[in-house]
Amino acid sequence: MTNRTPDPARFPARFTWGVATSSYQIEGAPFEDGKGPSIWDTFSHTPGKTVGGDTGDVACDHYHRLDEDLDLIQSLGVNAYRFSISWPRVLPQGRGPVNQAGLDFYSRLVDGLLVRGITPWVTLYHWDLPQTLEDEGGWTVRSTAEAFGTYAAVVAAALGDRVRHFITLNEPWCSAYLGYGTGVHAPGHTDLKASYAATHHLMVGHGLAMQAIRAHAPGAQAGITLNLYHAYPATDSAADHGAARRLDGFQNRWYLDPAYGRGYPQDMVELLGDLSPHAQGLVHPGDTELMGAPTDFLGINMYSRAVAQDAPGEGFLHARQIQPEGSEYTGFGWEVAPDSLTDLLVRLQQDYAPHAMYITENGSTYPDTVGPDGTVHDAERTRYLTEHLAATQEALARGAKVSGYFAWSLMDNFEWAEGYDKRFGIVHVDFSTQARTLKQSGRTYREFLARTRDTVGA
Ligand code: IFM
Repeated sequence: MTNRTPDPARFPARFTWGVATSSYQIEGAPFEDGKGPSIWDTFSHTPGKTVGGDTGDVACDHYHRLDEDLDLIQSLGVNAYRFSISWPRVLPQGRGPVNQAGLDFYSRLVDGLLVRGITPWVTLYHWDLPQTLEDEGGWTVRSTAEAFGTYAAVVAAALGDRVRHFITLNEPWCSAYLGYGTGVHAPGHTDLKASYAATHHLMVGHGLAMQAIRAHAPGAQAGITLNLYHAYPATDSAADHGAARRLDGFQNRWYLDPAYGRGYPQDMVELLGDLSPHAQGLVHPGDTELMGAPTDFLGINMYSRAVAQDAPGEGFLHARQIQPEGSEYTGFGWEVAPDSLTDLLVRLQQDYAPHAMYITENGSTYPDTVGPDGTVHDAERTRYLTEHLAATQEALARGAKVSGYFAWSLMDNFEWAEGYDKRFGIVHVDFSTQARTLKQSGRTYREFLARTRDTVGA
């Protein structure tokens, strides 16, 4: 990339500009107004699972600060807000009786956005599975996918008159691999076979949720959000090219191919052997069509890239990710690689031709502090943001149909196993007082968005 400064005039006039959050990461109020427990309530309360034993019990206390937070979102000048619905807040048992108070909260949220001129983007599943369903096997069993379809129908019927953008799943790779494979996330299982059973039921659940949205919110736009990275070989050797292909299969194609009606990629099915959903006898006739239900957009969560080295005998991928020397890394140790966003978007356009692509998450964590002047000078995050906007602009220039960008995250929040240790917000949250302070990155985003409005029609 030659130019790392985004030009507001070079984005389409009707571009979606937003910020994103998720329910468990910000809401708090885990058992209020009839909400049932989720796997993250259980997991975060299990000793040793999160940094410092942090839980989402209070988080950003968003459940009690809805209006204040809606004003905050409006003050940024975004035209869209992506949030997720807590399944056990709506269906405390995962299926069965609807908790009207839970639905009412999201209804107020949607109305509060609309009255402020902000388009709601609803994610149906951002990892807080009802604990009752996990007790029956969670995503390793097909009945959870069926329950997800029913839950999607409840939400689409209740909100579909006002919500016109639905995302079925957020990052099924994380739910399956981190939740059932490595155990770093809830529900904390360490069984690769179970994680590949989970991938399949998540994708079946996606298909069933698509059907429910089509039936109960006709005309709404719907799609899935995947966490994707562009995979590069560490060297030009054939072996490293093969490793990059395998990492791409593991992270990207394993979800993209079924979502685009192609079923699971054959090279990965062969590599997985007994682990694959086919070998486990989980793929039913008609599943390829179900998982490949036509979508209106692809949601892309992008944070970094992968650099792959061949590593015979290492794991089932025989590949390892390396951290190139001389690169810059965020507080999570993720390489800052904005050019890889351009490469990713262009590649997705060429290989899958989605109707539209939305960057539904992009952001970085650094250990911010509020300075003596009361401001947060997050220069690294600010640069990360502007460079990724420039990378998006470059992808547009190269023919990728990108229709929107959501910064992750609106505000610092509960970063899963990392607790409150990792801050991703463009708004700083003091978790002892709940004070919100716009960071330099937030101001930069706001100023950039104001300039996009100035250039509309120019
Ligand atoms: O905070 C998470 C989010 O919930 C899912 N995508 C990645 C973010 C940063 O780790």
